Amino acid sequence: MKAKAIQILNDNWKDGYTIPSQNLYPYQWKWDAGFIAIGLAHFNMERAEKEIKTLLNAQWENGFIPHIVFHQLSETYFPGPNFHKADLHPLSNKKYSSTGMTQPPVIGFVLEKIYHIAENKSAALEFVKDCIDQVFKAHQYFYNYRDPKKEGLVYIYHNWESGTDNSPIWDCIFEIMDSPVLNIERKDTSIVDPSERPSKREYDHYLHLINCAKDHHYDDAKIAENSPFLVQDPLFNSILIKSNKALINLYELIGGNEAKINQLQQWQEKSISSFNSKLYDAELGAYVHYDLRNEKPIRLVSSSSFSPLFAGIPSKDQANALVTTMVEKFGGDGLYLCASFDPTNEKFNPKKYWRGPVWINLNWMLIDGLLEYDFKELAQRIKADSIEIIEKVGFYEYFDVRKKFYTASSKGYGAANFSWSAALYLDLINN
Ligand code: 9WN
Repeated sequence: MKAKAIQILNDNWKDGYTIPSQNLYPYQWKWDAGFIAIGLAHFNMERAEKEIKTLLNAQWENGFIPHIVFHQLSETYFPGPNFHKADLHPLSNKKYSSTGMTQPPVIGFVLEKIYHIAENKSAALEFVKDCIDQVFKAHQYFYNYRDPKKEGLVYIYHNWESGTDNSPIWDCIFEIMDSPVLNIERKDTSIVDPSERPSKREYDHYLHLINCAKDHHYDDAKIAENSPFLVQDPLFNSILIKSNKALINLYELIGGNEAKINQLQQWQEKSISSFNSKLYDAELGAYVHYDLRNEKPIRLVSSSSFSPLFAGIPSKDQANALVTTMVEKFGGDGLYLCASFDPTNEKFNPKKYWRGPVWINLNWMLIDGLLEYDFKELAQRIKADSIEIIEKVGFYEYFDVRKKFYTASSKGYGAANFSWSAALYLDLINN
């Protein structure tokens, strides 16, 4: 399995960056690049560093790091650069073509993780020194432009920015969006089984949101004022907070940089306090998304609801409540942990994209968070589950949560030979 994981990462390497999978995802994605770099660091540090540097090369003048970098045009993915037209933004990167939306800010904690994995610490610190200011600038972008009420909580304006693309969380927003029906040719549904992918109507919404952002030339203030989708996502904000902390730790290692450390600490304080007062739902025993456009919490539980554990956000009592909710709703007999959406909710779908299946990157973050709070047994269970499903069917993009589903001939869902499943498997078995 280890050799196979390395093989997948070698096959998906494209001279400077790694594609998430052949055909379905032929470009470099932001949060994928981070998770992939962690796996690469276990067997090829040079590539791990290159992966991050290539992504950072595509940073915009305002600090923004895009969600996809279109290094080499491909016929197998839609929507491509001609649809996104990110160059409408005056500060977009002139050299690297990209989308005009972002994805969770993983690079901060990935730098710290790479440093920990590295055997040659001084070389790894040199690499960190080379990149860290760019990552700091990316965080500055979020607090300056994505937090209009200066709450310390940043918004996303598109479900693709969350990484959890068609979670049932977004349904209530799409229901009132009134998106035009578009006549477009999807590529994804001819590559993988359409029943495992978002629906045609969901794609109408996704493309409509991009069109709205284009109407405003991707101007953040105008998007904040007008986008029909504006959400404070607990997963996105947890990752930002985790990465803030990693940047503080790394700047301390480097020495100097007091002003930046101070700034990061100020962001941290405000973010954690707003996070707990605004996004924690005591009745559900879980963190929830907040719909900033319609000013209401979205009271649904998903794997994102537990991600604040990863960033040290909950108090001990809140962490206990999260674990109770996870075990009661997600941890029933016959279920692998951790479903991407509440298995007790009627919208749960065990085979469709982010509406139920297990995703290895979410599991990886939950394991880390549970260990931080000393929930060793539950962390061990999620780790064993993650390894077991991969060993049963291979390095798929996502996996059925139902144990009874697995027979000798069953498969995973979405893309096969998926890079972050391979990369994070390497990290799990090496720890
Ligand atoms: C849109 C690449 C990406 C992941 C996302 C996942 C999926 C893209 C798509 O693939 O999204 O960004 O076309 O479906 O949902 O998390 O980064 O692996």
